[in-house]
Amino acid sequence: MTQRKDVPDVLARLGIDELNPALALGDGTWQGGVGGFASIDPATGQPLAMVQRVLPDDLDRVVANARTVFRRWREVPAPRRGLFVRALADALRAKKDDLGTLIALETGKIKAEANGEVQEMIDIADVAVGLSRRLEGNVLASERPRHRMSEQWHPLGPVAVITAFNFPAAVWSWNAFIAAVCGDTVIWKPSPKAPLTAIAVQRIADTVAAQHGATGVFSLALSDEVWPTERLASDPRIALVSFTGSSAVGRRVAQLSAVRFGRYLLECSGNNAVIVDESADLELALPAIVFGAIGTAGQRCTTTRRLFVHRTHHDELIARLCNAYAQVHIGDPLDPDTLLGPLIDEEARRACLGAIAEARAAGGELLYGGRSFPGHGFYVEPTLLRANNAWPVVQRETFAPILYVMPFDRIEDAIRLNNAVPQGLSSALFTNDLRHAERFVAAAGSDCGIANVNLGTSGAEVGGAFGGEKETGGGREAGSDAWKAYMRRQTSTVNWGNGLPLAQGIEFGVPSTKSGVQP
Ligand code: UN1
Repeated sequence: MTQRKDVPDVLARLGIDELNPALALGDGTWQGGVGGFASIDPATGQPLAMVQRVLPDDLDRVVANARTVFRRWREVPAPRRGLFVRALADALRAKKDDLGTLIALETGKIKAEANGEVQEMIDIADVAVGLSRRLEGNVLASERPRHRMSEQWHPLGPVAVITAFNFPAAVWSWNAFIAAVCGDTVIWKPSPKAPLTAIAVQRIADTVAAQHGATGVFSLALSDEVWPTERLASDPRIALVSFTGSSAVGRRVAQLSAVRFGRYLLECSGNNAVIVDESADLELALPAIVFGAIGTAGQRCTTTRRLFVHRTHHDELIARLCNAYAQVHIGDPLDPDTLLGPLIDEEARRACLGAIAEARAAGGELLYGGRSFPGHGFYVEPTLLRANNAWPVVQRETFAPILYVMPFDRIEDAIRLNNAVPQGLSSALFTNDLRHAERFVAAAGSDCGIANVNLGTSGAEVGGAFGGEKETGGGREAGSDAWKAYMRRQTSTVNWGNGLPLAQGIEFGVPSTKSGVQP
């Protein structure tokens, strides 16, 4: 099914060896660790390369180094910090094809989406460069005469960025590029399922950093063990932990950080729904649902997992979805005809089949798919199931191309069901009814961080703030004012008068001490 003859060339061009070191300090120093774990090509089940595991003392050294570099980096003017990110974006433009290929190889996402991921890095770099010239604060009206009250934003400190396999490069860049222009340093702990992408990105960053006075701003620690995440979350030297992954691990990161009054930014599980109402344009809804449900093999946080269809469209939409699914080419992520690549690993394949079995046991009717493919690679069929929103399997996020379909009669019921899950990342309504559209995005409408009208749940642009509510974790990354999470706010009042008026009109008769008090 797969042709992998060009793989060694791509790996070599991106600086990947057969056995790769466990950490990078960001100054060009790479260091070995202990043992090794394999990065597996999900399309073949074969290892691409091995990576060593970071040792506790070495992780400690990475953190100490990030702290030292931070003291220098925070004093570099923000627009200059932006120049580093701008140069990094240029390097990524030059390496886009190779990096896209590596992402496709390592995660199994199709090449078009993998290239899109590199583009997303370039896009957030552009956002960060612009931001570097306008990290703005407010000037506020003071109630006291001859006082000026303002707030400014200062660099925060070392940021630990813990990323998932499904966006092995872009999610790091959302955090790292914004953090870097904000004056922070970044320690990256990538998913053990996509370490090679991280190594390739770090190597690119190392070269650019050396040319832009940014050595050590970005560092990397690799492991397939749990302790580095826990260690980073617990370390008082880490100013912010930005975590992307399951709600279960996110909860742990939040607890460990909160105990030490550390900050955390969570982007956890989603359980995103599309609602198609009676007025919807099915020509828009159909491709959006297919991309949302099977893009990245259903392994995006923003994947469309639930579909609420108005009864008038129900049968037609299901028939057309089945028809579309039947034409989806499943196979090698590097084949331009492929729309659905493999799941990340055997565990994911089992979880997919387990969820399908659970839904069927609960009474779910299988409308399409449901099988996996024997042989190498972790391929599954795109799957459509008639389900009930209250079923436990529908309430949780299964990272797989499974779409649960449910009919509805009234828009208010559909919005209520959209919200009736523990997660709150993304949501979408297809409608031509202005009232429905406004109801969906109003305060009592969708409770998600993202609420779209006439476009799907996934594929957000970087210009907006990205994240969601409830068990999604409440964090916001990427654009808008998400940068504020990477800085500390300082309210500063300057009295330029000759008196000392107190706020709230308080008179406090401090005795005069001009003549001094005799002991
Ligand atoms: C993720 O799945 O963790 O909105 C991120 C999207 C992408 C990012 C997904 N821009 O689907």
